[in-house]
Amino acid sequence: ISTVFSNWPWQQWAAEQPNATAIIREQQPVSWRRLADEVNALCARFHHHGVRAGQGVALSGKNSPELLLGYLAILQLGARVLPLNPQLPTALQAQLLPMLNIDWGWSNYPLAWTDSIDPLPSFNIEQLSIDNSDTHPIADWSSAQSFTMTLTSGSSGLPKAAVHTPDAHLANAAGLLQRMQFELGDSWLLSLPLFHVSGQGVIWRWLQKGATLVQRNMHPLTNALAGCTHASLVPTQLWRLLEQDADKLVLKQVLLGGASIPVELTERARKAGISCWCGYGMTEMASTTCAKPADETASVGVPLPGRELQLMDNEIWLRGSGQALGYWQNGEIRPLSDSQGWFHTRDRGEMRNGELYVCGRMDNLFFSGGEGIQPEDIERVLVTHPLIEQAFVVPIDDVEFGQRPVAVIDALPGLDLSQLSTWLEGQITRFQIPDDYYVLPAELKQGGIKISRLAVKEWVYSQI
Ligand code: 4YB
Repeated sequence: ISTVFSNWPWQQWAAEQPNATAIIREQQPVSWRRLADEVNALCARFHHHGVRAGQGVALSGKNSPELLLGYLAILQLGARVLPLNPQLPTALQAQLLPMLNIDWGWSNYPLAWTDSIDPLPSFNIEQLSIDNSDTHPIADWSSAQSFTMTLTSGSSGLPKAAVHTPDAHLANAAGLLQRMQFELGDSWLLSLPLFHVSGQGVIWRWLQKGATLVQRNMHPLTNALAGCTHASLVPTQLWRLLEQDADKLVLKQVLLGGASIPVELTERARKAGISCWCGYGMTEMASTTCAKPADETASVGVPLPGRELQLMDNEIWLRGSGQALGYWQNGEIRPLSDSQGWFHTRDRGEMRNGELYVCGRMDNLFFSGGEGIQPEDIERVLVTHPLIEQAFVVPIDDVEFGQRPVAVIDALPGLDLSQLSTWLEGQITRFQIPDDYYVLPAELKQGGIKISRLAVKEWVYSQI
C-alpha cells in the first residue's frame, strides 16, 4: 500500500517518525527530524540569497549529503531543480542552461558557470545553523509548482530535460514497491548519481516508504554496501562487485537496469547469494517501468502497476505513472507523448510468453551488404564470454558493404582479441561477425553511468 502524502514526504516522516533513521551518512545515522531541520535551514538560506518559487536551480556535482539536501530544499521552495553531471562540457552547459531557464547554480566542484547564472553560496551540513527561529519558506505540498528536470542522454543533438512532479516520482516508486519488498528497517544505497534518473529513483522509493537511505563513498563498492539491504546497479557495477569479496554483504535485492542484463550475470549473483531484479526504465518515465525477479530468461517481465505497454511495429510504447509532463524548453513544457498519451521509446522490443524482451535502440540499427545489423544482438553474445564485461559494436564505413561492424571490448586480463571471431562462429550469423576488435580505452569509462555509443564510435574512427 503506498503512502498518501499531505506534506513534503520528508516533513511528513519527520512528523510521523521523528526519531527513525532517515539517512546513514558513511556510518552516521541522521533522523527524519534532523533531516527536515537541515532542509528547512537550507531553504531559509537559499531564500535569503534570492531563490524564489518558479525559478530554475542547477545542482552540479557528484552525490554528496549537500547535493541531496539541495535537491530537497529547492523542491520545498517551489522551484525547479536540474541535477547536472559535473563532467558535462562547459560549452554544452552554456548552450543548455539559458534554454532551461536556470537562474541559479550550485556545485560542490569549482565550476565555470555561464555569465547568466548566479552561483548559490556553498555550505556544508555542519555549518548550517539549524535555528528554529529562522523563517523557513515552505511551498505548499499539494499545490506547489515544484519540478525536477532530468537530462536525457540522447545519441544525437542536445540533451532534453524531462520534467517531473514529485507526485510522478512517487507514483513510479509506488508501482515498483508493489512488486519489490522494501520495508521500514531496510536501507537502499544511493549507488547511482542524482543527475541520472536511476539515482532519483532511489530517492523517491526511500521517500515513498520512509525507510533508510545510505550515502557513502562508492569505492570500494563492497564497503559502501556494508549493512545495506537494497541497491540499484548497472550491470558493470554488479560484475565488478562479484569480482570483489561479496561474502560479507547482507543485500536482499539488487535492482538492475540501464542496459541489457545478461542472464550469466544474474546467475552468478544468485550463486553469490544476491537476488536480482531486472528492470527496464528510462528518464521520461522516472526510471523503472517493467521489472521482474531474475530468472533463466533475458526478459524484463511485465509493466509495473500503473503502466501500460504496447508494441507498435516492434517499437516499445509506454504510458502511465511516472511519465514526465514533457520536455522543458524556453519556459514551455513541450509534450513528449502522442495524442493518446503514449511515449514512443525508440527501443525495439518483442513479447514472448507475455514478457517483454528489449532488443536494442532503433537508432543503433545499421546495414551491411543489405542485411540489417542490430549491434545489441552481437553485444549480447559477446558479454557471455567469461572474460568480457562490456562490449560495444559500432559500424564503420566500408567500400564493399556500405558499413561493417567492429567491436570495442571491456575485458578482464587474459582475453585474446584475435580469438574472438572464431569464438563467435556458430553463435551469430556470419555477416554479424565483427571485422575488427579494440580494447575499450579507460578515458571512455569516465563520466556518467553509461558509456556513450557516440563517443565509442568517434574513438574508433580516430583509430582507423
Ligand atoms: C535498457 C534496459 C534494459 C534501459 N535492457 N536496454 O531504477 C532503475 O530502474 C534502475 C536501476 C538500476 C540501474 C538503472 C536504473 C534506471 O533507472 C535506468 C534508466 C535509464 O537507463 N534511463 S536512460 O534514459 O538513461 O536510458 C534509457 C534507455 O536505456 C532505454 O530506452 C533503453 O534503450 C536502455 N535500457 N534498461 C536493455 N533492461
